Amino acid sequence: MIARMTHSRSQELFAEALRYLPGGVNSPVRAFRAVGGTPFFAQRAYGSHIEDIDGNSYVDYVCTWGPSILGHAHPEVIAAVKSAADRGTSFGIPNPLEVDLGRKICEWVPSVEKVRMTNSGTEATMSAIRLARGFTKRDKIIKFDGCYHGHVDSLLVKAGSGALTLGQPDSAGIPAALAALTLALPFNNIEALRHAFAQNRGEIAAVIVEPIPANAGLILPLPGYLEAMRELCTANGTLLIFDEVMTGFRLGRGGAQELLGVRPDLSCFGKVIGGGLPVGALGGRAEIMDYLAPLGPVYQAGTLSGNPLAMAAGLAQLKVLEEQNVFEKLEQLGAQLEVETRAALKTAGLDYVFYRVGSMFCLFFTSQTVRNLDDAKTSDLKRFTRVFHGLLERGIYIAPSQFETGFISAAHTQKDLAQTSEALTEALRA
Ligand code: KE4
Repeated sequence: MIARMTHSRSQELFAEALRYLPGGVNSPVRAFRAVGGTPFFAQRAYGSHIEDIDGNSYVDYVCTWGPSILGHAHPEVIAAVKSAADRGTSFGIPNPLEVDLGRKICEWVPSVEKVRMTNSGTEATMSAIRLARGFTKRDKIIKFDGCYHGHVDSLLVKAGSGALTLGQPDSAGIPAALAALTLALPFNNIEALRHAFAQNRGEIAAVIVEPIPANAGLILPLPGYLEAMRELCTANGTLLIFDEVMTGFRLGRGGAQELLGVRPDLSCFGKVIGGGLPVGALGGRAEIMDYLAPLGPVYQAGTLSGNPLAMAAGLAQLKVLEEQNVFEKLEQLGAQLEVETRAALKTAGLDYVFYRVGSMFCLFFTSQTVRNLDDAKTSDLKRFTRVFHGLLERGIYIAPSQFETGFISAAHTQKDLAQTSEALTEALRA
């Protein structure tokens, strides 16, 4: 028998939030619109847990959508932020920490020779698209159905994550003339990409892709697909942009591109490199990056880009990742979660697909192999919703949408995994 949670304070606060914030939130996917109910309001987070204002505590598999790879409030991250804050929160003039983090990113990601810091993943992808257009002097771009690259006008076309969750993959407010410059193709279909290049010869500035899409649930690239994408971009003088805002510094030092052995021309990062503070970055070949102002003609700027607090948090997090061999621990925790999840699903006798790469995972309730967005949409969303709430009331918090990816942190414990397995077994009975 589970102790009934109360959520009265979150419900009251959500009612008030609705008066001041559209949908009561500052980012749509937090609103629980896909799963129903009222989002809880966090009051603190520590290690693998997040606690709401009613005093309920949850094992957290959202991990603030990726940044808290070490777990929440890691002592070294907190200490670094406090120390930096004592020296001022923003300077608006170069500071040593942004050079340190820039150097670290270039050292960890072989394809990155130079990097520009931004304040979000959205700014990073927006800047990368503009840079690719400026460098190639072409206007068209290619993206993939269900991939989400932040709320950039040119990229909110058949987008994933919250846009897909809310059923608005093509946002209002995007001029048709601009959207027409974005070609959206099915992921894992190399013939579709080959055809798009043939139909738009010499016109494609960039192909932007999540190398392992994680915003339509988690989808794995078919063998050879990204290699063929790389070859087509090279043959057509098109820049290949890997959006590694989620996978970067999470799947290993060099992210998905190192894991998969495919080298993009530009990469976008975020989340982990900010340790939970606002951050993004774009990086790549120096000959391309030097097109950015003040060196080159492509303007890109930001009051708080490279600010000392986010740099300090990111550097502290990467330092722990490196010194404590965290990636190996994440793989072990991920493998154990997978075994226990598959066992619970087998017991329940349900059709499912479970994908995992390192500490990123996703459960689809479908019998179909999920190779792209259309396949992902065959998942039983009603069952997902029942499982989401069944887990939540048992103290397990997963993303409030089928079209997201779960994360494990280095702070997750054997006790957490045992609680998760028990809760899943019961939630699957609902
Ligand atoms: P931000 O602007 O939210 O920092 O990053 C945008 C972005 C870019 N690229 C990828 C691959 C991303 O996953 C994201 C943002 N991820 C979502 C979660 N699916 C953020 C959560 C939210 O929108 O609240």
